[in-house]
Amino acid sequence: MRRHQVAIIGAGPSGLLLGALLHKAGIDAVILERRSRDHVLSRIRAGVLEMGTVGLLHQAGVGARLEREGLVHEGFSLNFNGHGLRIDLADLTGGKTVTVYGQTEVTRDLMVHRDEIGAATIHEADDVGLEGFDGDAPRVSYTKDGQRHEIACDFIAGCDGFHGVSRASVPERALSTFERVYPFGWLGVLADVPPCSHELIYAGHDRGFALCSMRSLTRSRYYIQCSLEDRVENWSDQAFWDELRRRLDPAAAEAVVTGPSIEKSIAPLRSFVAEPLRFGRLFLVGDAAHIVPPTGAKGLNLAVGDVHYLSEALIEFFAEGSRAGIDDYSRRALMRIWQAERFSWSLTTLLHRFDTMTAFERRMQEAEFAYLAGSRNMRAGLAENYVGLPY
Ligand code: RFL
Ligand code: PHB
Repeated sequence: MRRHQVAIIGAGPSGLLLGALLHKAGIDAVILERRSRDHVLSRIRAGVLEMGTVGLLHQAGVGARLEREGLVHEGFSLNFNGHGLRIDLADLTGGKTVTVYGQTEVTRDLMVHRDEIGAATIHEADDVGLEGFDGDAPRVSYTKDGQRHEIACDFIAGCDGFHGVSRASVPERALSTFERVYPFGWLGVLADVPPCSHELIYAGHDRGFALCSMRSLTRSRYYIQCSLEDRVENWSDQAFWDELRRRLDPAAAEAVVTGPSIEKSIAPLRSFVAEPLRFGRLFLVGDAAHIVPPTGAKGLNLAVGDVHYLSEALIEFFAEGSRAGIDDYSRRALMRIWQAERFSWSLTTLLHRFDTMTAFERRMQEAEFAYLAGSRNMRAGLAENYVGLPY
């Protein structure tokens, strides 16, 4: 039987970054991924990185391209029924910023790094099974090319996303889950056209939410709130551009450059937390343990926060034999997770159209937006959360 110190399930950003940080500390980790490398790289997801995330990527030795190509943003716009408001992140947070750099690029950089250091990633590993994590000798089994394999390890890191096998392997009675499913989704379009604004625009509108984002100065990423019954096939590019423009203020709508979509997908919106994050020698990390609606750009950044805490804890264990970090991992990570859950839920609630909304609730959205516009303290709170709370 093969043996590694850590078996990481999932080669998304959490698993890959954890692998890189452990490798740097001389800890040997294998990654098992259900999908092919190309499939993992084809998923268009997050685009906004907190400074802490950028710092950890540098620490892992994968910051060079991000440094060259990432777009540093000092603010963004909030629009509400035609009224605009700039959130000056740098001014409100004492100089903090965010970096626009696609999750796909982060993942690609981490994969290339893994090749360079010669660390093991097993792609297309089917039927991954987790065993013995409640004792001292955990094992991970999987099928590859029709053959069953088994790996012995000291710890298992479940970095396999919301639908992964790690959380599902924990007995139900050991888990508490908390969830809100929102009654709408986001329809996203990626297109090789220049962005309509040099900063992101989050827009709340009577017809529903819209977001103008980007991947570079020549590639735009736009989203509009859609119904859960909507299907991508029912949205022509033209229909998407028309609806987007209707939800933006006239200047932004005018500035939208249209072109053929190179990706179009619908994502449902959900808030979810599973507690705790540790079960003996198994840890849950990233989307395997929690989901936030994308409105606050927190999902990937939150996953990276977990990786920060867990990598520190494992390094402490292997270097000093101390269990303090692993014993405290769940508590430390959950404190930050619940803050991001609160922020993402509140921004989602402020900016989306809910069909069940009463006139009172609509007025509450308007009052909250007016408070933001009039109060620097309120804006500072928003900015502090958007750039990312400290680890
Ligand atoms: P991932 O990325 O889902 O990776 C999990 C990996 O595990 C594999 N896997 C398995 N492997 C082996 N055996 C199994 N049984 C397995 N089951 C699954 C999967 O194939 C996959 O490769 O989780 P991870 O690494 O925790 O990363 C989390 C982030 O991907 C996620 O939080 C963000 O994408 C969320 N998100 C955003 N986050 C931000 O911080 N900023 C943003 O601007 C932002 N925008 C977004 C987003 C997510 C979106 N969607 C589609 C959900 C925008 C969208 C539209
Ligand atoms: C993105 O660019 O995909 C993006 C940006 C900000 C968000 C969500 C998604 O809040």
